[in-house]
Amino acid sequence: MSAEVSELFDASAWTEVDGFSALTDITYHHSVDGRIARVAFDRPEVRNAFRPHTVDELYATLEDARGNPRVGVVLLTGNGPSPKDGGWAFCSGGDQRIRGRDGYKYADGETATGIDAARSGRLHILEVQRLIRFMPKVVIAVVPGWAAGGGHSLHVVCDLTIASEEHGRFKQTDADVGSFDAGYGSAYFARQIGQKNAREVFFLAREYSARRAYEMGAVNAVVPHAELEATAIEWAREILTKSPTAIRMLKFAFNAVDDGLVGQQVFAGEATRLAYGTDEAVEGRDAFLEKREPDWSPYPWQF
Ligand code: S0N
Repeated sequence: MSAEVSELFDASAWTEVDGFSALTDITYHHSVDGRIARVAFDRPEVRNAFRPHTVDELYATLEDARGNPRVGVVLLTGNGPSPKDGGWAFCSGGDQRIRGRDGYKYADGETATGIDAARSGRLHILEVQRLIRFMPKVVIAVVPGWAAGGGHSLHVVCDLTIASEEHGRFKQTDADVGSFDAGYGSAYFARQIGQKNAREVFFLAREYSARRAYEMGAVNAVVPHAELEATAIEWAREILTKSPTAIRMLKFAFNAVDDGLVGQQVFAGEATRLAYGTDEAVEGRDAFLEKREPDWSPYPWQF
């Protein structure tokens, strides 16, 4: 175990990723064989709340994982425990200390100084949500403690969630702090656990144990805290035994029903990519390039 990253981090399982040594708010590792990425919030003293810079790093690391053809599964988690009080968190959402009237300020520290006006007010955590949603890889939320506010929304948008039995806690505080995730965080959440449950979680903003979240259908597995990351790696390894194309098409099929024309576009893009690999599509391209009529005769109107 390497307490330098997190008490649950097994240093023998992970290597640092080239080009990411300057990260301050996120840690980013690949499994030794390069097939699993571990992206972790690294602000345990504020329950892993994100400031705009955190979101920039989160986006950059997730995008790197998305674009790496060896990586098939991404674990999104939070480092801990807090050096202040030993508390654990996945993520507690937007850093409330730097929230301005027009959104989250770009600050050079933890105060609203040094604001870059061109970038102020951007809720670009929603871009991270879309990156997780549309990445053709499985993203697992590994929840060692609090998932609250915008952190709760991130676990919702991940494909799977595994939570710590002892410390995993879920709370949708948006309405407590005058915030609201009116997209995936709420409407898609209701698709997961039902309208009545989702409305209760948002309207009452109560705290839910990992076990209760599991009963509601918001969590896939609840495991002993010490086994959390090992279990996540085990799940990732099992997924990695499957066909990458099948997993990609399944993820986009699950998404499509809730994503409207964008969902159709993403699924259709993958279908087109598959079609381009057939002799039939190659014949269409070659006929154009060779300035002749295509010969479709080898390709039946299948039934
Ligand atoms: C997480 C909670 C429940 C944990 O309670 P606990 O264990 O009692 O710890 P505390 O003593 O409260 O906290 C320990 C220290 O950490 C600081 N801290 C905790 N959370 C934050 C935070 N979000 N921002 C800044 N600091 C935080 C505490 O202040 C304390 O520090 P010290 O020791 O110095 O006193 C509890 O902490 C809690 O309720 N936290 C706040 C959760 C919250 O309301 N988050 C914001 C919710 N809203 C968003 O995230 C909106 C932003 C956003 O992502 C979004 C924007 C647009 C559209 C959609 C979204 C979306 O939601 O995704």
